[in-house]
Amino acid sequence: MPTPPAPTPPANGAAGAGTPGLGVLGLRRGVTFGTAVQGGWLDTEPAYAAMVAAEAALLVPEWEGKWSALQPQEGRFDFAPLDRILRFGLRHRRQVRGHALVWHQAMPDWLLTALAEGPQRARAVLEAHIATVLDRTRRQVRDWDVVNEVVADVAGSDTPQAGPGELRDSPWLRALGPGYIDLALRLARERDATLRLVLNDYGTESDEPWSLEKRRRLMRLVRGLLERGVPLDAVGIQGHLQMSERFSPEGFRAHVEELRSLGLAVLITELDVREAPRIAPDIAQRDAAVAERVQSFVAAGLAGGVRTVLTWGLSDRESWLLRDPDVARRDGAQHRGLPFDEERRRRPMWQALADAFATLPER
Ligand code: 9MR
Repeated sequence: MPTPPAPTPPANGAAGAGTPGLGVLGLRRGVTFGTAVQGGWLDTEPAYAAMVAAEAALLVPEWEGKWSALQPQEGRFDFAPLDRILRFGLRHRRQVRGHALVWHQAMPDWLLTALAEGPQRARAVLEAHIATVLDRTRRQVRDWDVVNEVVADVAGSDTPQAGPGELRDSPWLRALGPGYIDLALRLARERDATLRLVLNDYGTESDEPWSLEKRRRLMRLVRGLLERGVPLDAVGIQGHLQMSERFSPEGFRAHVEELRSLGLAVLITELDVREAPRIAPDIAQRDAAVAERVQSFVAAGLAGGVRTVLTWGLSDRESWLLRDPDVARRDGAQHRGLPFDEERRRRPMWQALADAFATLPER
């Protein structure tokens, strides 16, 4: 008898229907798996919503929790976009985490003007924003990236912002000095005593010299915060991986363990993969290389004590890796750096995540 052809999974998010999604597979091993989502798509694209519901135990807004979305004009708060995600979370009983109270991007013009008006004014707008947002979201969002991307990039990395200090030269730093990080964390704790306060950053994942130096800067910042008694519960390691960078599983695991030894939780918050400038012509080879890196990265994180893993989107169709001209490929190809392809079919990176979760004992 001829072997029947393998069924082609439908491009409707039900790819692999019948088999459990990453959210379920993760929970069996004590790992919460989630993804960044956009509320507009959850409401209008059933196939997208079905994929998210099938795969993610945890959601984070891709832009709806940022300042420009929540307070586009001073004192005029707009929770409608975030509410779309919160409603989806309630309907499907999924956790939602918050991202991000203080960031140097997605800042409305009025905020930049206010910050330039001096430290008192800067402090007042920060306090008002944190108070209103946390009060409004406290019933459903128990975990916020309070400060995002505050460590300065290091010369040699492909990011152009390398500056003189160890903290990023941002409007917040210029308005309030380095103490703005302490201030934001303290204000968040005062407003909501049991909220999990997270410092989220990127660029400490690889084994390149600039990444190791950024890792050192992050550790110095975190130790300083804890020594000063600043409330901090967790560090989010974004995990925007690049195949052109060397990676050491042992080194990364040690980095996670060092953070854990300070009493902090460590989350992988924005995992995706940018492929190297020169890629293999063969799709299967490309996918295998990405999957191998992801398995190695996530397994090392889990071995170090990470128990929350989020990807920055699920499929190429929605990914900033294809949309953002700063990171999109210039050779006409497209990065294949998420667990689902453009047709929303599982690819080897999906299996790599499942395999990484399976390195932990079943519960
Ligand atoms: O992926 C996000 C993109 O859709 C937004 O336009 C952009 C600005 O709000 O932010 C992107 O998300 C970033 C995240 O908030 C912080 N880490 C880097 C992410 C990719 O740029």
